[in-house]
Amino acid sequence: MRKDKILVIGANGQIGTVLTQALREKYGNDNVLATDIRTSEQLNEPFEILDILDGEGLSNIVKKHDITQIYHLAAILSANGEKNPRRTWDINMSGLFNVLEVAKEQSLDKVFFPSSIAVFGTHTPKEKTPQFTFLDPATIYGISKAAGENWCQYYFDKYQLDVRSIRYPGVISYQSMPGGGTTDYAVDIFHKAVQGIDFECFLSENTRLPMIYMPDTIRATLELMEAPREKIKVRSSYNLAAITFSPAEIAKAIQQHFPNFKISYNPDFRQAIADSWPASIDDSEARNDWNWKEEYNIHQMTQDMISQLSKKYNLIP
Ligand code: NAD
Ligand code: AKB
Repeated sequence: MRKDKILVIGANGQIGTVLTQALREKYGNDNVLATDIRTSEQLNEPFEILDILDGEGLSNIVKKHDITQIYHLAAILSANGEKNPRRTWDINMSGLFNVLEVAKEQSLDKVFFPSSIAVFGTHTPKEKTPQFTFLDPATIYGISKAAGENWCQYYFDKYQLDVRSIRYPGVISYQSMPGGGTTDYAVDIFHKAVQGIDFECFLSENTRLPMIYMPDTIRATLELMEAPREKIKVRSSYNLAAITFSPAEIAKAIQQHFPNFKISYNPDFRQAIADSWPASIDDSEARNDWNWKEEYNIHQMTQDMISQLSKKYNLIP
């Protein structure tokens, strides 16, 4: 067996920052190469600049570092994606294609591709959205993720490439800030609350969306990637569920710690995106195939977010 050498693409983002650290703890610092289109103060060496649209640059990096696995995180998310659909399509699609091609050409062991609840649309069942259902995404981001899932399935069927994927819900973290999505409010609200600032939400009060806390996100990703190959039955992308809440519900959970915290609502263009997404997810396949189970409920997550951010801002919770 060859030694695991991991390449993280888009390592500088909300998930990449934390996932790279977790991978380094697991596989050894020097065996995890972080790359991104922009430099980072948060990530240590080894780090290289890589634009995922540069297929040749990617191929050279894979060769030079004897890479055996790629975690391909680089993408433009739902809200930012709507500002320049053509560029979003290029980065999200050509980027994935470059990764799949290099993985096939250089016989890599495994690839991770994060998909999203954004693959679902207005005709998908809103509650307990099943694994296999109608996909009619309303954003260019969702369209690119749905197409990406099909490409992953194709490379597995056609070339036996061991590509694995999760449809992440909205990710909530204290370590890093989100990069332009529709679920970003659920991180921002905590930063405002611990600093004693009122919060204006860009979604309406009863918009329930599937969410997940960062430690569960990282654990799910590592558990999926480490599961025996034969256990992975879904080769497009796995549904994954953890928590579901609305802005009003998360504000209420925060008010248990900060009774004076105030939220107001001023929905913008992101409301229509949120309205096209599920409220809750049926992730039976992930639970059955590789034993997925979340650890954090809304109250445990709220408690931890407040305590971690209070330390960050040097405040007593
Ligand atoms: P993010 O926006 O925080 O980070 C993306 C990173 O990709 C950034 O550091 C950015 O600089 C980099 N990038 C952009 N264009 C690039 C290019 N051309 N070449 C190389 N790097 C480039 O995103 P994230 O929240 O960390 O998400 C990571 C992945 O997980 C994405 O594919 C996203 O679609 C998926 N996902 C995230 C969430 C979430 O809530 N965070 C939910 C569902 C799916
Ligand atoms: C977004 O809001 O775009 C992301 C996602 C759920 O994919 N957080």
